[in-house]
Amino acid sequence: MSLRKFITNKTTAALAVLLTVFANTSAFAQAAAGAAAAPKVDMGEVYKSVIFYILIFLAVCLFIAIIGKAIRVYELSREAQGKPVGINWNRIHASLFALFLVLGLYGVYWEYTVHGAMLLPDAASEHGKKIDEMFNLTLIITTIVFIATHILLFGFAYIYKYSAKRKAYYYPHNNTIEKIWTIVPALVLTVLVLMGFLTWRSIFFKVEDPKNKAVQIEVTSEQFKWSIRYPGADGIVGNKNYKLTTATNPLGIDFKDLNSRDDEMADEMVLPVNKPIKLILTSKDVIHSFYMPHFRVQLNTVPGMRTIFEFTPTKTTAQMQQETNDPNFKFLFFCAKICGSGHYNMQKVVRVVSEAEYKTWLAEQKTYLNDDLRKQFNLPVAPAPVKAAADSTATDSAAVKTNQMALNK
Ligand SMILES: [Cu+2]
Repeated sequence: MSLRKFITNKTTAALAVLLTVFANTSAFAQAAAGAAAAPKVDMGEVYKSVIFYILIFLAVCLFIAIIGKAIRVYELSREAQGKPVGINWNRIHASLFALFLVLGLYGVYWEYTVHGAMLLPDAASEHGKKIDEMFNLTLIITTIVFIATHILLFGFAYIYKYSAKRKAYYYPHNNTIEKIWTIVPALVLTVLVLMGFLTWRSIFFKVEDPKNKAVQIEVTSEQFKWSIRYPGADGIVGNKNYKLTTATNPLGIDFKDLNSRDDEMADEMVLPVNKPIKLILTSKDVIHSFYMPHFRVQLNTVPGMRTIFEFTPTKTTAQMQQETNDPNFKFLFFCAKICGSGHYNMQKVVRVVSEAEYKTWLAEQKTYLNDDLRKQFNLPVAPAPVKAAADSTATDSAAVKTNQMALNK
């Protein structure tokens, strides 16, 4: 194809596009004009179309270009007549900098007050308070630096705008200033990083108190739901193995492990207040993220891996309902990793209650092990031996350990 023909083709194509656009918009116009007689006009479609916004954008650009050209003509004509320059652009730019500073600082204030009020309520867990303290300290320091540097940046641009009466002072280097703005941020950042490290360590490395053992809860994620498993009377969540996954045993729980036999399934997560909770997080398919915003807990659930997080809830749901003045308040946990089309739906209720309420609730939950699974694992269709009286935790775990040793042999 010759270049000329190519260009002609291109021009025709461009004209065709323009004509289509025009035809479409005039069709809208006709429709609107025709509908003027009719009682109802649906203009929604016009405003939703991309072309509408592109045309608006082009019109604004054209308007600015015309104004620019007009100003240029005005200036050139003054220059031709030997008159001084009509518009002091330095002054205009400097004033715009000052205006931007004032509007920007007001915007910051607005964000802090309006959106700041939408932040999460106070942490409902022990370690959550430490995380909040760190967050607030970092926010205070960065806000001070942000406001100071922006006042300097835009303030200098305004104060030191060009003036014919003033000559710029040549000031290439100052060691003292260099030292101050290197050492001060380095010190502040070191303190923040150290604080973060120590807080992180205090959250993740805990020595277990034998008198106050953590309540184990296993959470399994899959597209797109959560399964919650409680350990039953022995206090230990039993083993599972993905190879054992079947329609009747969706979590692949290994019922040869005696610890599994009294494990319970739950529809919601119920936690005793002021007791340490040990979450065992696993995933069946892809990486999900277990997220409990009110307790400041967030950890990935990874297929083929157990991740552990220990925390202590400090506020009951009832207490939180009073504090937030919302009788419908509920703690929730979510998935915080876009894991597929049903991701938004992955949430469950967390109910924090007194220890007595927790015990009553736990006693009412169904065990995972049912008659179908007993047959599958060749177990006698009778109550499991481990599922004894709910209070004999100590003797049960001892029995479980002996049983497990016997199994391992
Ligand atoms: Cu998800």
